[in-house]
Amino acid sequence: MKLTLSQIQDQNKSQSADHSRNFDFLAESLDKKGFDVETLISKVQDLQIAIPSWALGTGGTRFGRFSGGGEPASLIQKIQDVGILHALNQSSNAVSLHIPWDIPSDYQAIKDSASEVGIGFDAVNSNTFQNQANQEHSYKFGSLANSETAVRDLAVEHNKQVIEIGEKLGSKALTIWLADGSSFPGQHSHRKALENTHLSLQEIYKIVPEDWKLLIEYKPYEPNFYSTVIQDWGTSFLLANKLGNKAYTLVDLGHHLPNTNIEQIVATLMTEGKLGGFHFNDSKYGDDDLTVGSIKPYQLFLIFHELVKGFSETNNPPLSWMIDASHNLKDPMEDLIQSVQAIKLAYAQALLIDSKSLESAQDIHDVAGAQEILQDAYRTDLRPLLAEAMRRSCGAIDPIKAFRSLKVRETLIKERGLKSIASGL
Ligand code: LRH
Ligand code: MN
Repeated sequence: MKLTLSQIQDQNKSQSADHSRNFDFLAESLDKKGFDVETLISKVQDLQIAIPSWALGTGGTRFGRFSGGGEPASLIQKIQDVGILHALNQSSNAVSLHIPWDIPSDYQAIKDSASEVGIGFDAVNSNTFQNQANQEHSYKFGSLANSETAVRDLAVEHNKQVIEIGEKLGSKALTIWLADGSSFPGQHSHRKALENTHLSLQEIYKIVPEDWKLLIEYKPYEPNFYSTVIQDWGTSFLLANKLGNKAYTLVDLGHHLPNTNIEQIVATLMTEGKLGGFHFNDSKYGDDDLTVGSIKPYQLFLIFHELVKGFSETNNPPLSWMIDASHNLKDPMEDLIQSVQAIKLAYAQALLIDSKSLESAQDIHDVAGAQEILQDAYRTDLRPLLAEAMRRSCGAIDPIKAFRSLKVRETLIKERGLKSIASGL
């Protein structure tokens, strides 16, 4: 299924009167406050969020999986679905692949299908947390950290293959997340595991192309429940520093213990120029992979506050903006549309923060004043500005409404059936 420009513009017709009224009212009030609305719109248009290939189907837990039908059963179909999302919100111009779940059989066909719908390839993800069929050595007790050289070598080789696949598709980054760790005290040596991981990463780093990034993703627990070798931002940062300029820390919002101050981690990493990218999602308890901004929208706003300031005050390089979610209850594509919306809304609100006044309030310890400045931005409803940004980019004023009234899911079920299963989590 492919959405045409005229289909989307038809959708916008019925909403344009209400939209123009809401946008004009907002634009006038922003203008009165001295904001350059055109600049805000172009910055919001420029922010593109990559879609994870493994989140286009229904996720599940060990307690069950409830598929909604019409899922992409091939890489080409996954690319078509990202194309539909991008047609609707003009804000998802890339897909992040996971290997071996998405090994291309025909590279040219894959690249052609992607360029046909205006998307590219963001970071490629390696997978040494699952054994592949007839795999010689098991990753049960770890991969890059494993005490057995043969297992480490196998995992290093896999990452080299993932880089080769990414190079053929035009990707410019490799994301490594390691499940490696232990579930019981005494199971392994923490220091040996970290040293093995460093040595293995050094082998991989040697073949990371000069214009690529190596993104090191951390996570405190799961699937191991006593220790994880790369458990927190500090360990990822330590390894990235040891490896060199091409290595950075990737922040998955769900990979923090409860009440962790993630925006402070972002500020610290940007100060060191070592923030490489994000896996956006939201969570209440653990790595819940819920819709972005659905549980802690204020935290997301504070993270974008650090990002906006960080980009104007540090030399941290551009980031890989990616979602990493799993959909147990919602339609995967509606969930992803909502997540992209929430990310762009938090960014737009952060652009409204009067940083000069905030700085003066901070300098004189005007705590309440500083909070007023932050929350004035956060409490500004910028949804008409997002809608206008998408409308001007030939996207839908209301992507969810368009997704539903264009009967995208119904059509995909007709084309693919109710039983089609997407590879991934
Ligand atoms: C681990 C993780 C990692 C991916 C996987 C799909 O929890 O966040 O980024 O490899 O999810
Ligand atoms: Mn992740």
